Amino acid sequence: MADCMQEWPEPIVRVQAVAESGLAAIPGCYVKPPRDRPAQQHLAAGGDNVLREPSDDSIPVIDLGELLAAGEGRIDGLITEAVAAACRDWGFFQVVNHGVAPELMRAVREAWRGFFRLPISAKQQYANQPRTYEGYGSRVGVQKGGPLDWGDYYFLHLAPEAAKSPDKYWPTNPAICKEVSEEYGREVTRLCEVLMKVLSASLGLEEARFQEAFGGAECGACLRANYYPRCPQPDLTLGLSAHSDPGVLTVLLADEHVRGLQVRRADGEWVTVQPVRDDAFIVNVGDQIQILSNSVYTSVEHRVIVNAKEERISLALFYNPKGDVPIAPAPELVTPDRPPLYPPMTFDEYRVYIRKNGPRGKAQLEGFKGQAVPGTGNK
Ligand SMILES: O=C(O)CCC(=O)C(=O)O
Repeated sequence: MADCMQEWPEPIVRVQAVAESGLAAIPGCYVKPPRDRPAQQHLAAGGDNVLREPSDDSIPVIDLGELLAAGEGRIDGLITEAVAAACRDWGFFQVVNHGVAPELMRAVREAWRGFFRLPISAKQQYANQPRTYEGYGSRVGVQKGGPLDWGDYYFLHLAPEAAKSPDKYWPTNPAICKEVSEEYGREVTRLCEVLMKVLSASLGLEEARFQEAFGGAECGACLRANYYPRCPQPDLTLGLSAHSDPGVLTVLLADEHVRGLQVRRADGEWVTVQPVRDDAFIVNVGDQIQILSNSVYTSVEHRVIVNAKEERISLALFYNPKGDVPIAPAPELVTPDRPPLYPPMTFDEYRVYIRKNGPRGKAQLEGFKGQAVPGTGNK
């Protein structure tokens, strides 16, 4: 990776430290341009900036109970239609009865909550670098003077075995963090494999088609535990700026008490997601599915708002292609009316953009559209 990825361009300041310093006004580097700030209706009236009651219950909910009980070989039309509609209309859906034990979900949330509640001095030994991003971080992107978001995070590789983060990157306090995260990672990865079959089938493809295209058993899984401290001016900033996820699928375990995830609806409005249950996952399609499906399904921008009263955590598991497999539109989804929209590219090449530039909406994919696609008449 290029040299600029060796070091952060400026000393890292933990958002937790800024929040705990008791400042009434947030530093300018966290202030977003007016067009990117949360709309007032998403923040409470009365100036306390606590989130309002649910503004949305329309992210589709997919119940996987019957499918898992019947065995994964039984993917029926009802489920593929529901997933297809969710992917077309939202790029997001929630899953319930997904096979991951609620106790495990609770345990992994508590482990990471425990980590983020440690004093900053106890966490600094895990400070990350842009070369791998593994460890305790407070920015994405290496541009000097670049905008910052109101959140700290912890990033780790869980799979494949060869890419797993070495022990030195794992917090030893809480002691259970590694064990519980690895078990959680295995379970959620299994869920992703089921979802991949359903997604393939929902596009009329062989069930194994997606998994094979993305690298078979060597697909990657990474965990990003997000921590959004209380913010004195949540109307001016974001916990995480608008972005689409670069990988295949993201499975998010949101905070069970505090909402914050917003999804950009097809009409451009930001909608706050309300998980239907504490043990629901929020799933979204990443850029690699947009590429492989030749834009039949599109990855959707999302962002995080913060609030003055409550801190928030979330755990995002990113299911990614094997790093060195070129991903391009599936020939079955290319037609004379719908030529291939994206040139082939490996995920290792693709993810450098976000690692360098930070979250930039859908700028990366839009930038690739229209670039020369080898072997076609397409520009
Ligand atoms: O915190 C959330 O709700 C979303 C996190 C997210 O989008 C991410 O980690 O990429």
